[in-house]
Amino acid sequence: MRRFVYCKVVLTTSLVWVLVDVFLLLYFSECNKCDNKKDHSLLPALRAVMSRTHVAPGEMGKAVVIPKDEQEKMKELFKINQFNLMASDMIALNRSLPDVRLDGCKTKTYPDDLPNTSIVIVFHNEAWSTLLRTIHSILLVDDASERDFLKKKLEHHVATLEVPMRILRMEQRSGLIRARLRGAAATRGQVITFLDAHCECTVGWLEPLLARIKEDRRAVVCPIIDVISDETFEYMAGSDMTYGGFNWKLNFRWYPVPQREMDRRKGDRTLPVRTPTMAGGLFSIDRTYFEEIGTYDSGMDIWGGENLEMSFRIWQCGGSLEIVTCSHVGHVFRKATPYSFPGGTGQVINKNNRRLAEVWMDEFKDFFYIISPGVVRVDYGDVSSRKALRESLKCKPFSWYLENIYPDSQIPRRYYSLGEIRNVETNQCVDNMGRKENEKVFSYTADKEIRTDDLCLDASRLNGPVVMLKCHHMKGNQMFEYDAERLTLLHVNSNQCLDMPSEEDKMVPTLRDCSGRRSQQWILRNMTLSV
Ligand code: UD2
Ligand code: MN
Repeated sequence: MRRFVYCKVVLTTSLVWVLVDVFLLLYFSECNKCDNKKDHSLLPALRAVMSRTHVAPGEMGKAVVIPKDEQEKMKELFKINQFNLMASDMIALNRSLPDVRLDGCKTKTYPDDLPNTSIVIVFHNEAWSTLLRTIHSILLVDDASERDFLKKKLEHHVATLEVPMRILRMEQRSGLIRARLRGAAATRGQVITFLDAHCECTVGWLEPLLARIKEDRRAVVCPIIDVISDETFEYMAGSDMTYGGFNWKLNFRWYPVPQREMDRRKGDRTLPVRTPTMAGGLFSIDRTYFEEIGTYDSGMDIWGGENLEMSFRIWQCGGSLEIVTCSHVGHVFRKATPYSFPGGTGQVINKNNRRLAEVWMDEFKDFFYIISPGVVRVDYGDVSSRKALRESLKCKPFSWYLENIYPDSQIPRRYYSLGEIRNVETNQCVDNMGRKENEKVFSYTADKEIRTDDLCLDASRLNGPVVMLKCHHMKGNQMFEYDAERLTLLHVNSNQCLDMPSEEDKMVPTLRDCSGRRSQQWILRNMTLSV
């Protein structure tokens, strides 16, 4: 079975990048004859696997198991890209994958006149087989970087493809944000689709994305990101029940889709999920809307932060960000980055995060600064043009975003304090042991929880100690009532007060019957930051 999708593709690499115009995208939904032109040095491993399984390795998204006697070599190769390169190289460039969609997605039909799309793939020192599999699974080709095989060899490969493709090369390492900007500027499609350079697209991934944009050009849409194992290249379906959020440190995190979003869709899991943030690598956006909404912040370097920046911007400035649950694309998630961060990893990410906090988060940036105070020493450059953009687009405040788009956020929309919680008798502070810094920063929120980032003070038995557990937003064991006159923190469920205990409790704050003792008095501080 074949499908034809009219489209256009742009591949970008940062050091070197590639832009490809693919006007005709041939999309094979099934592949049984997976021709594999492989590096001959891998033949022993390949032969061993094939003789055991009688099928080419990795077909139907199966895990590839490397034979024992090849494992030393496998470990060596792993270091190059921080994934199992030996496994990847054994898998056909157009391997077959399972159809992991919800049943309700398989029967959906889409208009004939969907917009076309350019596909931009940025890469820096990507592996040959993962890059090529990305291109083949969407049925195009591309390239770039310092590695020899990403130069002439790739150009030759691209030239053999049925789809026209351009390779653009950055003059110098610029990072994924500026590389994507370069790619985007060269696109001509009605929609721009961004992908990482180690993806595999599954049957029917593109149509629902384009259809949603056709419905609403201000919808920015992501597929469900399936997991391709970095160890075995096994293909594992991602969940339609998680969406994007972030914590106080501005790390992107997946969280369960809340009930309110299930209700809004009347329980229909095949409808797009409105997500507070996106992971960043895989999404489609109307090309003119991408311009209108301010593309990317070109002051951001290398990697990180651009996904939250774009998420906040889209929501605050009148668009919507959605996960289209009928679209599945796989991505190799790595535990470490294989490439360098010129200037230092922390420095780069902190700078990018400061830029987005300063422009979009208003006073809520304090949560970020207070949990990672070293950050305020990082120079974030000039953000005046981004602030001017926010002005000219008349974007809403961050408080609006928290209230309307992300009420289950780790950053509370309303709170009484942000800082230390100090005991009057002992002068000691509530302390989330085990963290290196800032273990004493808590927020007492309007929901009456005492939280630091996504952890809440929780007490589950009478006269028992408190522990730090994931905040559940259900009040219960995590609800404390502060009496600003008596300075007590009443644990409502047990009707006991938080006490700073004696020696035998090993200094763990503990519930005790309320007595008015000084050890049950707490001062909640609002730490002010001078940034
Ligand atoms: C995630 C996103 C990624 C990006 C990043 C935050 C997914 C699946 N991936 O990280 O797209 O939003 O969060 O910034 O959502 N690259 C360059 N130049 C560089 C560095 C990277 O071109 O200097 C390329 C790289 O080859 C890859 C893409 O940018 O194709 C994303 O990099 P990654 O795969 O290391 O990021 P990832 O998936 O950890
Ligand atoms: Mn990636």
